[in-house]
Amino acid sequence: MYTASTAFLDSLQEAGVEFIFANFGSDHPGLIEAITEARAKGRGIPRLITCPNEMLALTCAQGCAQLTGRAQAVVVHVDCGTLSLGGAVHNAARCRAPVLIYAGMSPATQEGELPGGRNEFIHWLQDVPDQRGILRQYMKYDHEIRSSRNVPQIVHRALQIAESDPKGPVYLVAARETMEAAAEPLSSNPSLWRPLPSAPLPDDAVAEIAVALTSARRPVVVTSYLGRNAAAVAELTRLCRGHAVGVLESAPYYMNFPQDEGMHLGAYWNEPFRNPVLAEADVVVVVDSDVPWIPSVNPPSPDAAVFHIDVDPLKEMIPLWYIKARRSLRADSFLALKQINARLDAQPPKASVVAERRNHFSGLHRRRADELAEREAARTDIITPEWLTACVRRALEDDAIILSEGVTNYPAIHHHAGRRVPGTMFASGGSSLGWSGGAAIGMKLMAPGRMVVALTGDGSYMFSTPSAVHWLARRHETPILQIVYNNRGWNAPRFSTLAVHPSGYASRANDLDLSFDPPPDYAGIAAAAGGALALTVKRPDDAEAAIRKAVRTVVEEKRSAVIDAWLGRSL
Ligand SMILES: Cc1ncc(C[n+]2csc(CCOP(=O)(O)OP(=O)(O)O)c2C)c(N)n1
Ligand SMILES: [Mg+2]
Repeated sequence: MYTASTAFLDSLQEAGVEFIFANFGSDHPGLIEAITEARAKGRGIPRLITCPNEMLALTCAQGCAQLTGRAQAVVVHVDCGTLSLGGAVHNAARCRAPVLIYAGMSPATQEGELPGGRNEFIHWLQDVPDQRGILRQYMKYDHEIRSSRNVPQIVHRALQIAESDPKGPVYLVAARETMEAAAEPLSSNPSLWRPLPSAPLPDDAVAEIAVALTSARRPVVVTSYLGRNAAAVAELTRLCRGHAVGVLESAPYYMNFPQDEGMHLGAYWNEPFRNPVLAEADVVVVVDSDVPWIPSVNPPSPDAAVFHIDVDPLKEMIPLWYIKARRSLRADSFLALKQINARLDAQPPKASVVAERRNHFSGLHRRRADELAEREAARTDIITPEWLTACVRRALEDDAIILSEGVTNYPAIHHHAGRRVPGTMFASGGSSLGWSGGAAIGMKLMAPGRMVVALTGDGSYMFSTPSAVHWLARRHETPILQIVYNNRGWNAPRFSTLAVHPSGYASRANDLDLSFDPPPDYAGIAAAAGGALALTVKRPDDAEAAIRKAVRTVVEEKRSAVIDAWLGRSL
């Protein structure tokens, strides 16, 4: 029988969704029946990836979206599975990752009125007043499929909203009877549901920003997520290389600007001091950033002219938000930079102005590069995060994908990974830990030929449900390399406490309840769950050798590997 569930699958297939990350339950008989029927009859449907944990399912889909900009589907079980999506919901929303999440609802009838009505005790327990309310403040759109007769329209509309800028997750639900009900095969023309085109800057804003950049002495671009689009990276490179504009990254979560470009002037997160390049800037163009600086610690000069170009400049989903920009503009960063470049090509800044800026900025870039080289070369008998990341960089090709969930080691990883190709560096875009394992699998699914390496704090590794990650990686043939930056606990809450109470009791206490000593056998968990190569290293030379061995294992044996790297410092 052709049911709403069949229509749901057909619509996903028609829209080009490649994967369904599924965690099934009693709400999904219609769907499981339709999937097995499609397989029996040889009809194409998206590939099913069974996820033993919902957070992992959504995180996999986020990884897919971060690499490609396209939405995949996540299927979870009623309110329970929806709640189990947990912090992955925050990450997908903050990252503006398009994902279609679908959950069944408890059956709507209980006396045998309709096929799919209540027949299990849990159906009463899972009937909640507002299931969509669980996710509403994180979703771009939520809706209930109320009839079996317009499933394609609702699925296509949800995907169109998810994939139109600013992108984000969407949530659909349906009662079990609805998904069992008969439907008509309806072919909708997917081209009618394309994402909306990206928006350019208004002409007067192009002129104003170009004029400001032309006369500036120390113009700087600050960005966090412009690199989600490789074409925008190319336009930024053209702008900065051509006209000597510096680039700073603030809590970056994409490869926004090649680190070896002379105008790359560094990146910052929560450092408790002012960034000298930002402090000195007289024109600051913020392009795609949720947190371009921390005003109480690291503000730009009060005299700087600040412009803000963003796919989402109002940040309506962040209640307290402003940056005192002279102009705030909703535009696509690729189009905006292209427009600014065209304008500056036609009316370039004076050569002497550009030469002075270039000289100044490239001097800063070289000094920074020398400092980084010195830091990572320092030989000690302990593994430093700088040394470890340098080993990773040396072992990888330029197109390898690195995911960073290093937390207090975000800076060391970003600086020393030295990425220079768009689409080769990612962080979660949010702050809910446990993203890197699933996201790595999602990216490997989308790019099976590329090496995918997740660098993670030990706490974050535990948050990611490594048993589920490694079962999945073997079951679905997505070998990844994970390296645990093992400092035996949670360093970040210590940093947070001392930043607020620098000389309180906590500053004198030996135990802040943040230590994991003795730690679990992190690599052993992966070996037990998914047959991963498991290596634990405590000395720098062993770390370098282990990374090379692990890379070989992933490439040649198509088997995951986890290196538990003990950093010198214990918490
Ligand atoms: C889901 C979730 N729970 C708790 C936190 C709070 N938190 C922020 S950082 C952190 C510790 C992270 O530990 P680890 O990954 O080992 O990195 P480290 O701080 O040691 O660098 C915690 C618990 C969080 N961000 N997300
Ligand atoms: Mg740690």
